[in-house]
Amino acid sequence: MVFQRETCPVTPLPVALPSSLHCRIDDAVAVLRLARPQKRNAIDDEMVAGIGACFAALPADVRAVVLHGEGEHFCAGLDLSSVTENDATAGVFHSRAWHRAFDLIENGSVPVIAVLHGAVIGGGLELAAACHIRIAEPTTYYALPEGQRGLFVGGGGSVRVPRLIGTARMLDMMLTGRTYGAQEGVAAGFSQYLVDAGTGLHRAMAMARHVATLAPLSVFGVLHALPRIAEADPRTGLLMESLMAAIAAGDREAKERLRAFLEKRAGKVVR
Ligand code: 1HE
Repeated sequence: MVFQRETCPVTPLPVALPSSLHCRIDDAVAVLRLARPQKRNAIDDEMVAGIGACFAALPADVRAVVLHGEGEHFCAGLDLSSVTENDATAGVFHSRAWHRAFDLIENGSVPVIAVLHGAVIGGGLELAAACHIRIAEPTTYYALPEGQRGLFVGGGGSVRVPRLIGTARMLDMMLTGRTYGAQEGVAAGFSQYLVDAGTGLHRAMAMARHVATLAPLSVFGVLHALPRIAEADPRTGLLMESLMAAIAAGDREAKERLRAFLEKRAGKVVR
C-alpha cells in the first residue's frame, strides 16, 4: 500500500505544535510533517521551536520518527522574512535556537528518517542533515543559497553537511550556487536512498517500522557511540568500540536474538 500524504490515521502528540507542523503517532512511529506549503515549508522561529518541542515530547514508546514535507517541496530553508531586522546579537541567538532544536533530532533517543522531495534548500538541508537516514524522491534538489544571499549557514550545516558530502562540495555550493539533483545527490552523499516518485513516505514508514523493532541498546550504540567513535582518535575510538560492543552483547535483548538465530527461529541475512 502506498501512503498518500495526508491520509493516515491521526494520533496527536502530547504537546501543542504550531500550525506549520503536524505530528501523528502510528504505533511505534511518529510522523512529523512540515505543513507550511504556501511558504514552501520555510522555517520561521515558531517552526524551529515546534520541531524542538516535538522531539523533546516524543512518548517513550515511539521508537522511530519519519519527517517529511507537505506540498511540492521538502523545505525552502530559513524564512527569509523573519531575519531581515536581525543584528549580530539576534543572529547568534537565532542560530543557537536552531542548534538546540536540531540537536534534539540528531542526539535524541530514536532514529529519524527524512523523506526528501523538491527543494531541500539552506536550512532545509541543515534539517535533513540532522536526521539519520535520508530518502530522496527524483524531484529532490539540494542548494545552499546562503552565499548568494549574503548569509552563512546557521542551523548546524557547517558541521553536519561536510560529514555527508565533504567540505569541498559544500564550499563550492556556497560560493557558486551549484545545486545537486536527486541522482547525483545520492552519489555525493546527500541521501542514502533514491526511490520512485511518490513512494518516499511509504519506504520511510516501512524502514521506520523495522528500525522500531531493533534492540534499544544497539540503536543507542549506532546513534550515540558510532558518530563519536568515527570522530575520535583511533585508539580512543577502538576502546569506545570495545566498551559499546561488550555492553550491547551483554544485554538480554542481544542474548535472546542470538539464541533465536542459533535455534533457527530468526531470519538469515539475505541479499
Ligand atoms: C519564502 C521562502 C523562504 C519561499 N523564506 N518565504 N532559502 C532560499 O533562499 C530559498 C528561497 N525560495 C526559493 O528559491 C523558491 O521559493 C523555491 C525554489 C523554494 C520554490 O519556488 P516556487 O516557485 O515553488 O515558490 P515561490 O513562488 O518562490 O514561493 C511561494 C511563496 O513562498 C512566496 O510567498 P508569497 O507570499 O509571494 O506567496 C515566497 O516568498 C515564499 N517563500 N521560500 C520566506 N525561504 C539557519 S540559517 C539557514 C539559512 C538559509 O536557509 S538561507 C536559504 C533560504
